[in-house]
Amino acid sequence: MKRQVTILIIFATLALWSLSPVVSSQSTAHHPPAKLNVKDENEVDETKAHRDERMRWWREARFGMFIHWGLYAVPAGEYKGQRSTRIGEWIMEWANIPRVDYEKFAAQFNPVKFNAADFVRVAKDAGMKYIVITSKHHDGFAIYDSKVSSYDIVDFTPYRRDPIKELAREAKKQGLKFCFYYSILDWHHPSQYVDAPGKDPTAGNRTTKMKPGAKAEYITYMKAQLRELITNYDPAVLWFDGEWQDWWTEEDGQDLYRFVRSLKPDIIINNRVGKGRQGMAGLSKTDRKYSGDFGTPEQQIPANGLPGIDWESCMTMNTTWGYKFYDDQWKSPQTIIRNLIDIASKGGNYLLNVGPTSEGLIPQPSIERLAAVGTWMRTNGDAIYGTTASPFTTQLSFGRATSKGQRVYLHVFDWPAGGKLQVPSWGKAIKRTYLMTNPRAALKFSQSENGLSIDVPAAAPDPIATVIVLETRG
Ligand code: FHN
Repeated sequence: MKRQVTILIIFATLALWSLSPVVSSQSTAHHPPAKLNVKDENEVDETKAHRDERMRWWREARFGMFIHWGLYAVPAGEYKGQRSTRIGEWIMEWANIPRVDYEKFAAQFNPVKFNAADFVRVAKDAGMKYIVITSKHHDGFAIYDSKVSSYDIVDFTPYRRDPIKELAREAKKQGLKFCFYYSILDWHHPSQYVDAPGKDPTAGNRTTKMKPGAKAEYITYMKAQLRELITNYDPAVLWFDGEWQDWWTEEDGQDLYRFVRSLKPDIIINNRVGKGRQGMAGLSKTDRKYSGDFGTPEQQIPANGLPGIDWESCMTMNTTWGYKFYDDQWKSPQTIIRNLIDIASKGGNYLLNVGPTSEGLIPQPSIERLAAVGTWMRTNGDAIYGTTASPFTTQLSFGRATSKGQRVYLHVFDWPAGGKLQVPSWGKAIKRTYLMTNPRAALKFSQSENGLSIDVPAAAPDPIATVIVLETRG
């Protein structure tokens, strides 16, 4: 009798295991969960309507904060007196720091001045709608409370607190989407080593080698971390990076994409999960369909709009992602605001970076620039949020354009000297035009098949970018 009961229990468990997608990724390989049928390379059953619904908030958001924060904020760009023009979060690579020595930075990582509410407020006041923070960068250190690895902020530093729990909670409280960056490249994981002239095998390096037979174990490790990140913090986006390793394949990317979506079906995943990205241009190659929901240009803005393609340009505010105390090559507020407008006018999102210090503070120059963006967005945000790319077929000489419903927003960078703004035709007639800052005061205009001529004030209301609204007819 006892034996029959045991056999029955085993069968029941097996049946349950094959049905539930969250048990382990392997199950999805053999028994795709009911919701996710094989449909295309991403092997996720999704209609266009479902995808549009999943991407809606992200497409409307247009502007987010990237946060590169980790142990590299301790040396802050200097190691044994050596400095570099290279990016700060790569110090383990350019200073050739072996793992055991790099780990020593953890003892000095104690961000007692960190305040989650301040971080989120700085982003929110700048007009940002989502936050993407580095849960684990190439150095392999987890800045969240990981149960999968002891190389994390709770077990390996004197801080012993989980700032990510606080940040996720605060983001929710202040109405911003909370998202994670996660590096596939891991300079700390024993499965990988460096084989390059003059480099310590355990230091950082652009490429690592995978020890024979260690890849499956590393993928299991990554999936365990991704499961705890998704289960414990409920991120809206997974922003992968470090995928350029030759031991990482597009098939691995598809499997990881499917695994992450099986844990949270409406999550959004960038194209650095697989091998689609074309270097820093960031958009996916077109020789086949690659895994990922959006392209990721880095430190650059595509020359033209990319109809039908979701993309997001990520950029530093100075020349480094991770904090470097001597990097003062800050972009001006004008450059940052005009980048945001340029990107939105081409149908993209702008992910603008901050690199907090090891004390847990966002550098003051970053705060000042974000405040300036916020001032502009409080007046002109409607000309950015929920807009689509410029309807004009050519680049406007005086600035950029975005559109939403019956409105076209002209973002004027170069104010016309003669008090008349000449706008080329785009096939639509307008019924009214006015300054974003003064909707009641209609501007005089004349229009013909050659375009529009608008009478504007002698001086630009906003020298960085003045928004003029065009209300189109039908
Ligand atoms: O190597 C990283 C770099 O440190 C930084 O995280 C950027 C941000 O997009 N991505 C990689 C370089 O492409």
